[in-house]
Amino acid sequence: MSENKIESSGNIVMLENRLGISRRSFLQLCAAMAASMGLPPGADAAIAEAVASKKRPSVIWLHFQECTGCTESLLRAEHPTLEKLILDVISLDYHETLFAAAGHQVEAARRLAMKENKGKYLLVVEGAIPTKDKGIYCKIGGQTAIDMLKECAADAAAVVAIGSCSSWGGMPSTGPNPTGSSSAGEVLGKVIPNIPGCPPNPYNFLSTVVHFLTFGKLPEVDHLGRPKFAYSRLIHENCERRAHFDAGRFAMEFGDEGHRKGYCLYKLGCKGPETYANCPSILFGDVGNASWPVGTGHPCIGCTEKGIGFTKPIHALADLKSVVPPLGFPRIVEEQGSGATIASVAVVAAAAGAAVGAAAAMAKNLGQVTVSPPEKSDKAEGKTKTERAEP
Ligand code: FSX
Ligand code: SF4
Ligand code: F3S
Repeated sequence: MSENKIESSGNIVMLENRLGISRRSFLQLCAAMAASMGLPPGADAAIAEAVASKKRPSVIWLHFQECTGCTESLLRAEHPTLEKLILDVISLDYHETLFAAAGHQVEAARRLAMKENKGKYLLVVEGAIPTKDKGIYCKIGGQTAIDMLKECAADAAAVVAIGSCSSWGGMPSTGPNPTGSSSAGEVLGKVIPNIPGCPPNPYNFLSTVVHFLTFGKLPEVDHLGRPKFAYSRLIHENCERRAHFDAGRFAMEFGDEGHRKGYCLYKLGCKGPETYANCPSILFGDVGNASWPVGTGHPCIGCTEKGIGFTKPIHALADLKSVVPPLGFPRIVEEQGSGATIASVAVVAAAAGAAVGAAAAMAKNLGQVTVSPPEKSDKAEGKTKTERAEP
């Protein structure tokens, strides 16, 4: 269907009134979702038709050990239509935070929705599940989180873990993990689709649900169950500070000159080099440029990555998984003569405790950089380790 035809289709016209957004904005959003999921041409039209006309899938949303940040991130998105769209795309039949009702009434609503939509509903799990002492540390309506999860998962068409807590234990599982917090997948004994992040990006959730609605199945996932469209790239690959990393320009302390100039945060413990997520590409909160952790000056803590976020100390250096810059970055060495290649600098960097080596090698080759004395005196003088001289 051509874009004009889609735009004038009856369902989309009705949607305009339903959502309070223009058809064009809606179609643009569908095109953006199709593109971000790497779907073939025409998928945007299929998504638009599905959202506008298909019966909304019933969603049962469970809350266990968590801070409700996942739900908050969906509802508090600055974009005026995102939460509306999410709540319009799905039929939210059980959600402890959003339901006005409480107690037996709301538990009865959950069981009714499960009965009426047997085998068809989507189960969304937010929060980790305490498994120690038979799960007594989290009970809802007299039922342990373990039992509630198993009961709800039994007749679900699909189970999705939203947030790092339900994806791999997240914050509640931080050592010594007194309640035995576990992921939803561990309790169910299988890999389930995960949308990690603390909180996860609402667009990744929306795209996942829209994929389910349009094609009747969840998007392709990696070996940890994360949708590939959102978690197949290291943050480090798309970070706006990457050129500083490659050139050896680092913030050494919060508030120092390098930090104020927007240099790379690797030495402050940024886990971007070992964390897979699309944060730098799709940003958060629709407030514009740089609205993601590293963009605001804080190192990535690896919240989407099992074994990194809430496990590895915040200021510990990341393991460099890929140190060769993508081809899209400007070359900074060749024109300077027969110096180190970017790849060789990267190898030096990895061997010599990462970017100190890269910085020194770059300094030699560029001839534009001053390498300051050892770290101790750097700190004393409030200088960065390496600093590119202004031209
Ligand atoms: Fe909080 Fe969700 Fe973090 Fe966990 O998000 S934002 S603690 S991932 O389960 O509510
Ligand atoms: Fe960006 Fe962090 Fe990589 Fe530096 S280490 S380029 S701040 S992701
Ligand atoms: Fe989390 Fe790092 Fe993204 S802390 S939100 S994975 S930038």
